[in-house]
Amino acid sequence: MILDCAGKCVDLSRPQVMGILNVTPDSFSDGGCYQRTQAALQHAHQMVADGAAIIDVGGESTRPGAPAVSVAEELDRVLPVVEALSRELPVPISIDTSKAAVMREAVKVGAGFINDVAALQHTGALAAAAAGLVPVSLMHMQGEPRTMQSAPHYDDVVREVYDYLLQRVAICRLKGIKQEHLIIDPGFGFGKSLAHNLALLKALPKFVATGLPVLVGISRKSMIGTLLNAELGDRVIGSVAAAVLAANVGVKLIRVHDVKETVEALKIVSAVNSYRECEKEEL
Ligand code: YH5
Repeated sequence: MILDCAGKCVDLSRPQVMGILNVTPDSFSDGGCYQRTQAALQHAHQMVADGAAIIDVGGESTRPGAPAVSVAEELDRVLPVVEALSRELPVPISIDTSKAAVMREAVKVGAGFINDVAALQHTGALAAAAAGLVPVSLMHMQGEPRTMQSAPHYDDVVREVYDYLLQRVAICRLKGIKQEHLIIDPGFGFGKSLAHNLALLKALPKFVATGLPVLVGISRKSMIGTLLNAELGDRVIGSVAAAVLAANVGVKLIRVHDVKETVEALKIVSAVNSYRECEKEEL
């Protein structure tokens, strides 16, 4: 299967990497706006050279305690980057936002994918995504970014996340978004304890069985940090291991910081999974 992102394609017959590009001021604290933009562009080019199939540009931090960002501020941060990368890169640019206005403007300047951690629940987002005519990923979150990790609770985390995502898919379909444009994401770390995250990781085949492409973001998250007792910089191998587990059960898009390492690991997964007996003469 091929995902058509405003004319640029992603081959979903094998697992692909979505490279994370943060354009929040804290990501490049030194330098002004111009330097920040230049550094972001360079980082994106490197991720594509390393094998990223899509670049996810985000200007709003979803970390607990991060300040809210106005529409104007978010547009100032992301639009120059989305516009330049859409022009310069052969891969689609994803806009990581929950704001309808940011979705609209980003698609206007070339974004080919919408990544919304709020699954289009914010005002105007369903209409903006439908009008955008680009693929959209719908992510599950319990609560709001500021408070979601304080005391997450579920009776049955897998069932609740699954039901929520299929409900959002149904609403998107009613609003005119094509089935071929919908991607689901269980939302690792968004209102989830370590046990919740592990239950969801183990249940990924259930999400894959919907037939919709599944996206996951586990890279460097606190579930890896907790399991390894490791700080951010020491979570690469744990993150790659989680990516391999997900890809091996059919997850098609893996959102990561460490593109080169993940791409290499996923090449092994897809070589094994696409190997057929009749090809053995070629070895
Ligand atoms: C996701 O899962 N996540 S932003 C905390 C970390 C490390 C990384 C404590 N956007 C997702 O990446 N979009 C984010 O260390 C996302 N799926 C989708 N679709 C959070 C993040 C992070 C948070």
